[in-house]
Amino acid sequence: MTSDTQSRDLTDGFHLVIDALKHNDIDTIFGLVGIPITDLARLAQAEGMRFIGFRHEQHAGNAAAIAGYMTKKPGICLTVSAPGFLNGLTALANATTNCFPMILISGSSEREIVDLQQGDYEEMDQLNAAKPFAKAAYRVLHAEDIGIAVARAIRAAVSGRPGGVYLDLPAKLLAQTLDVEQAKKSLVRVVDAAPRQIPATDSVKRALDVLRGAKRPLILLGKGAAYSQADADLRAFVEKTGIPYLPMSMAKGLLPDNHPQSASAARSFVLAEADVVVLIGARLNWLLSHGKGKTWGAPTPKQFIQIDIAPTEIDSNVAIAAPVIGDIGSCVSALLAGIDASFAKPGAEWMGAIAERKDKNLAKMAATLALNPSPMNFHSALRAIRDVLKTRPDINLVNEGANTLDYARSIIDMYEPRKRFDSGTWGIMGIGMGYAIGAAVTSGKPVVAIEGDSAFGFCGMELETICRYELPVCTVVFNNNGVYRGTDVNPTGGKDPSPTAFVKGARYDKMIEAFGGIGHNATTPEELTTALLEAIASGKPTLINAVIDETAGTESGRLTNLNPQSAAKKK
Ligand code: ADP
Ligand code: TPW
Repeated sequence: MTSDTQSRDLTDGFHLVIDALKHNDIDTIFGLVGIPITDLARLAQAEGMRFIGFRHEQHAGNAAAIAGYMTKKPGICLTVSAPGFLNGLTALANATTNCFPMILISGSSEREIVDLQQGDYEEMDQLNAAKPFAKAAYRVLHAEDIGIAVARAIRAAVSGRPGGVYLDLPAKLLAQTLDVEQAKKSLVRVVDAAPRQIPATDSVKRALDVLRGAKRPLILLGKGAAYSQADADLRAFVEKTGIPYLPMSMAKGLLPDNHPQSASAARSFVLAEADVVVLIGARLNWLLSHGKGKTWGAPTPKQFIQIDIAPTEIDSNVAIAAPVIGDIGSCVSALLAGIDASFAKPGAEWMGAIAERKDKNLAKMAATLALNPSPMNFHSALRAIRDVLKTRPDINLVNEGANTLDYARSIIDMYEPRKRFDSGTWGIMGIGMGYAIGAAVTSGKPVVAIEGDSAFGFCGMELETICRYELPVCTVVFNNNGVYRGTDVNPTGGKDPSPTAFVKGARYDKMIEAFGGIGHNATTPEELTTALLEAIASGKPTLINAVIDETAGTESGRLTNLNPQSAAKKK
C-alpha cells in the first residue's frame, strides 16, 4: 500500500449496503448468514440495525414481506447464494403475488465463474432465476452503485402495485473499497417512494354515476385497501354511502367486524344479489370466483366499479363498468367528495333482506359454536380463542391451514386494521411462523398464530427463533393428526400411513419446551382459554397443542370444488 492510500479514509461494499439502507430509514433485516454475507449481518447489528436471524430463509422472507405490508416500507430479507437465495425466492414470489413490498438481498458467487459455468461454490445465475418471480431484479457490480441500486429497489418495491424486488450482491462487490467522501456522495435518499396517484376526474364521475344508479350496492374491501392505510376515508366512504360491505380476509378489521354495515354473515347472499359492486383493492381472482358464475348469481347483470393502482388489473376476468385508477387514498377521497346530501343510501328492501340473512346465519352459527363436543372440534376451540381475542383487539392474528383457516376466518372477528395475516392469494402453507415473527418485531405487540398441524409443520423450526428473540408469540396448533383430517388409512392395508396422515397424538407443545418456551396441551375449550390467557399475559413464547377431533375437518376445507378427484377411485 502506498502512503497515499494508507492516509485516505476508505469504506467498502459491506458498509455501503448498510449505510444505504439506514439512509432510507430501514432499521431491520430478516435473514440467515453464511458466505458471503455473514459480515454484512454482523455489521448491520454493529451499526444499530436489528438483525433477526432465522433457521430457514423462506421464513425470513415471509417476515420481511409481512413487515412490508404492515408499514408500506419494503421489508428486507438477506440470504446467502444459490440454495439460500432459492429458499428466499419462495417468499419473494409470495410477496409479489400478494402485492407486499419486500427486497430480497442475496450474496452471489463470482460472476466470471458463474457466467462461464466453471463451477463456483454455490454457483447460480440468481438474477435471471429471480426475474419471473419478482417485480424487479437488479445486480450491483460496483460499490459506487450500491446507493442508487438500493434506492431503485426501494422505489420498485413500494411504488404503484407493491411487490418483491431482488437485489444481487456478488461477493467481490462487498469487499470493494471506496473513498469515504465519494461513498457518502453515492448514497441516495428516495424522495416520495410511492407517489400519490390521483384518479382522473372523469373516472370518478363515471363511478359515482354507476353507484347512484344502484339498487343493491355492495362494497368489497381487499387487502390492497388495508395496505393503503386510508383507514379514515374508507370508513367514511362506507358510512356516508350507507352501503353494506364485505371484507376479504386480510381486510377484516379495516372496519370492526361487528360494524352494522358488515355483510360478512350474509356473504353468499350479497355476492349473488348485488347489482353494483365497488371493488376497493381486491382482485377478481379465484378468491372471488373470478367475478362470475354461481357465486355471483349469474345471470343477474352486475356492474363493477373497481379501484386499483394497477390499470392492467381492470377487465382481468369480467368487464369493469367504471375503473378508477389511482392509489386508494386518493381515489376514495375523490369519491367521498362526490357523496353529498343528495346521495340516496340503499333502500330498506336491500338492507332488510341482508339483515334477515345475517340474523338467520348468525343464529345458526351461535348454536354450532355453543356445542361442547369431546374431543374439541374446530368450532368449540375457535369459540374459546374468539372470546379471549375479543378483549384484546390490538393483538396480531396469523392464520393458516385448510379447515383451521376457513373456520377461524369466519369465527374470529377483527376490530383493527392490518392485524390479520393469512395464507393470502396463493393459499400457501408455511407463512405462519415467518409472519408471526415479522408481525411481532414490527408492531412490538403480541401475536396469536392459529395453525393447522400440517401448516405448522412447514415452519415449526422457527419456534427456536421466537424463543431466541423472546417474542410474544403464542402459537396454537390445531392438531387433528393430519392434512385436513386424521382419519385416512392406507387402502392396501400396508404399513405406510396414508398420504394425509401424521403421527397420532403428537405433542407439538413439547417442541417449544426444547428451546425454553412454554408448552400447553389443551383438550377442552376451558384449558385452551386458560393457556391462551396465560400466554398473552406473560408475553412469553408459548405453544398450545389444541387437540381437535380427527374426524372434524373436510378435505381441502372450503376448496372442495378446486380439488380434482379421481373418477376411477371407487371401483
Ligand atoms: P384480496 O386478496 O384481499 O382480495 P388482492 O391482493 O387480490 O386482495 O388485491 C389487492 C389489490 O390492491 C391489487 O390489485 C393491488 O394492485 C391493489 N393495491 C395495492 N395497494 C394499493 C394502493 N395503495 N392503492 C390502490 N390499489 C392498491
Ligand atoms: C406450500 C396444500 C393446502 S391446505 C394444507 C396443505 C398441505 C394443509 C391442511 O392441513 P392443516 O389444516 O394445516 O392441518 P386443517 O385445519 O385442514 O387440519 N404446500 C404448500 N401450500 C399448500 N397450500 C399446500 C401444500 C395444502
